[in-house]
Amino acid sequence: MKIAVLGGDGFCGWPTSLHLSNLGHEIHIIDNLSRRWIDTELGVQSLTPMDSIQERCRIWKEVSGEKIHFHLIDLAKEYYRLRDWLSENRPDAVIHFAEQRAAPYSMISDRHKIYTVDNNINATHNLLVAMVETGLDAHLVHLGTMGVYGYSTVGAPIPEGYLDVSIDTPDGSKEMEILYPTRPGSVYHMTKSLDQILFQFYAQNDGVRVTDLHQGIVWGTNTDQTRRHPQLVNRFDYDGDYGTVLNRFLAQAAIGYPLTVHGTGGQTRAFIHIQDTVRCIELALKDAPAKGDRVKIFNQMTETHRVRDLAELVAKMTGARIAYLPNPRKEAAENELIVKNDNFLGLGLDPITLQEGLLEEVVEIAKKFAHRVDRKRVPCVSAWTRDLASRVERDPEGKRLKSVS
Ligand code: NAD
Ligand code: USQ
Repeated sequence: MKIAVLGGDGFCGWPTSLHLSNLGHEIHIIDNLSRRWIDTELGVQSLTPMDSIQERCRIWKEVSGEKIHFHLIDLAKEYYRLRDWLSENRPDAVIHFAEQRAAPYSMISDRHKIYTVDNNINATHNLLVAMVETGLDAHLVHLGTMGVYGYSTVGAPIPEGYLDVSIDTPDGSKEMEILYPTRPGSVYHMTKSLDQILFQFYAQNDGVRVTDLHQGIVWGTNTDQTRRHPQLVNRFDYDGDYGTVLNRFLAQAAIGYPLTVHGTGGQTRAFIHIQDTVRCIELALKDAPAKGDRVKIFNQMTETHRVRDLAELVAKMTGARIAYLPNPRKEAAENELIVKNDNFLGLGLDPITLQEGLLEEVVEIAKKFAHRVDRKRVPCVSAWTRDLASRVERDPEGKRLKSVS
């Protein structure tokens, strides 16, 4: 297949591009490199040294003999270039990773909230409009998030996108299937909830064939393909804005930093290893909806864990200390989470679950590149409200002198 990977320079997009190229697909990465610019804005860098996208593609060609094409296009701002590219290249599938994906970044300031909404909603909407306008019947696979469901403990398993409800009408009760009600916990998660409505509309109005993957928190670094050359290494975010919880704990353990648990660590979240992410996308591509079908929604996660259990596991494995910190986020202190993921299991996914060996591998990567860590960038200081901002712990290591007055 000819596949456009939008956001193919990112943490999930790069290993997916390599995985699909390795399977013999013709890969075209479209990216505006905004994530690299955000590193510059924040004054932080991937723990692993990342080469330019052009250099990464050159190395892949040397290693595999396969060419990955790169196109610099901003999906949110360059609608006509995107439309013309799709019209000329007519991919069979489009995988859409190209959004601002960090909840803390989306909550830093009014500018970051506006940027996240403008970027994510325009990127998704421009893509859908361009597909309709060019009459492109490609399968659109979007990376959504488990966070659209919210974390209020209902007790029932979270279904894959849709909920059967019964509505009282004057003629008696009527059965309906609705999109699971969203309850986003950040501006970023809110954009993913809005994306769902855009997909629903264009699937219904124009027959766009969409699969929306509600993905959990991705952990790990390398996949079978990124391991093939040091310069193919995946990016690794450890900082307080982009680093996700398990990878942060592993990096923190590697540099002797206390594990930064927010609140009691009672938050339960869904997780998936990066190797399973790329495999799930391969499986989703093979299972495209037909024109006129409703949006196909898969829960792309393999297990759930409580944050404090993860911290305890990493602490036991590495001897790291745990710091329980005031939570900068507005979120339930404790929640249960049961998730259905039958769709991917039915398609043959054999999940990778948390294993000491894999956790150790990530710690080893972090140790190898520990000299690249800026400890000042480790704390999470983006707070969800002004009130929470006044209680943020900026010094989890307890290195600075404390006032006693
Ligand atoms: P990332 O930030 O590493 O990659 C996103 C890529 O998209 C970057 O290379 C960026 O430059 C590009 N991009 C952003 N806006 C763009 C635009 N307007 N035009 C062109 N390119 C643009 O993020 P990631 O971790 O790889 O996540 C990819 C997708 O998967 C996101 O949509 C995210 O919401 C979703 N997701 C990620 C995780 C996770 O744990 N990383 C979990 C669930 C879902
Ligand atoms: N947390 C800590 N300590 C930390 C960092 C985070 O306790 O040092 C806590 C957070 O408060 C939160 C949980 O860990 O309760 C998860 O935080 P996270 O930053 O790992 O994940 P999240 O903000 O939800 O976002 C990440 C990705 C996002 C994706 C989402 C999937 O950045 O792109 O959509 O995971 S999900 O969580 O399933 O919605």
